Amino acid sequence: MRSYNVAVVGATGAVGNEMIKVLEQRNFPVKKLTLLASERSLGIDLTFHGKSIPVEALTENSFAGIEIGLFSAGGSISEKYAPIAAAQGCVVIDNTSAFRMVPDIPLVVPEVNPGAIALYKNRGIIANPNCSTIQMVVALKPIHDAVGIKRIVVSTYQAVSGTGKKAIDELSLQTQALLSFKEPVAKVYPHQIAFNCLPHIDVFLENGYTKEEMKMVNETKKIMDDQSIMVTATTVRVPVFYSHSESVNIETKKKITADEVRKLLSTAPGVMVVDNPSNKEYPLAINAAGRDETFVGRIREDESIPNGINLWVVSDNIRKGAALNAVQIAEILGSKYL
Ligand code: 25A
Ligand code: L14
Repeated sequence: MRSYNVAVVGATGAVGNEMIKVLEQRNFPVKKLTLLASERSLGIDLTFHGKSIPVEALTENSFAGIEIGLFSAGGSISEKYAPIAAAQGCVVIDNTSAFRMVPDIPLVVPEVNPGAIALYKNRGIIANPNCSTIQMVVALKPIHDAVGIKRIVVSTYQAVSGTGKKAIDELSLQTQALLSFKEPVAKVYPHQIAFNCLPHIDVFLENGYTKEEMKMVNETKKIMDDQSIMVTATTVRVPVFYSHSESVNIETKKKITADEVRKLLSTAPGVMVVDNPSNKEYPLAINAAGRDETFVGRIREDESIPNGINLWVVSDNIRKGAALNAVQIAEILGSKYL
């Protein structure tokens, strides 16, 4: 692969920071790395392969000569700047929800639909899915290919890091406050998150679901390229720093046993089966943090229906859920298309 001029937009955020780390760890062929954020971040230097790089303020002129742009600065920033970057020949890999459901913009999880990357040519933009959706489809794609999935019922247990650095701080500060008999302060979330569970991620929609829940419904169908899969989701914020956990119940078209699922997933790309309950082994958020795999365990048959399977799916929301998935897309883009 030749090397590329790469920009990270939102470089000082939780996801942007991880993007820089993943580019370095995977030795992505970077010719020049440009770090962009808001003016609040001016004066900050970040390190890439031992070299210090100053953060620059994002403007319309930031993209001259840049070939790949990894965006994670929020939906409104992407809406404004991704088309500007694309018009200058920069292929944008966008982490926000801004373009995911635009029909001619590909929504990509490399283990599931790498071929869709070719559609970057339509608009110069590739969308990175929602973190909860990514880990779920990585685990379910092999099962869908083998026996067909009719319906998915998922409940999530989502880490605060998905909301960014200020939410990570809020969970630590509230925990410290409560353990020293002080009043916890809630600024990022509408209620106390320490020692609590909030059935509320992103905004509520008219149908009573949250936007996060509907992302799981709509993005799953688009990534799996199958509008017939029925999906219903309940997304919950829990006091965990890194890694989302998910209870996933599926109804399949053809019967598949728990053993067959275990066998199928043991060779699936990006998946690590951890399923040995007699030894107290099952996927845990604290073990998935900092790792690249999607961990699957508690695989068992749903005895309430003829063709049902239950799974527990855990992955680092900032890595596979965001930064790693984006860099994997960039790797395929570079080696196959640019
Ligand atoms: O709209 P969405 O799609 O729902 O996305 C909302 C947020 O979700 C995160 C990301 O937050 C995003 O802002 N996110 C996006 N995709 C994600 C994914 N797939 C995802 N999370 C999980 N999975 P974040 O905290 O990770 O990153 C924020 C970054 O965006 C930069 N930014 C913000 N406004 C910008 C901008 N860059 C350019 N132009 C703008 N107008 C932001 O940089 C950060 O890098 P920054 O300079 O604004 O902030 C640097 C430091 O300042 C702190 N900070 C942020 N906001 C404020 C602040 N401090 C004081 N006041 C503030 N209002 C930050 O914590 C950071 O340390
Ligand atoms: O990528 O956890 O759509 O608050 C935006 C909000 C990811 C998670 C997205 C959160 C998300 C997020």
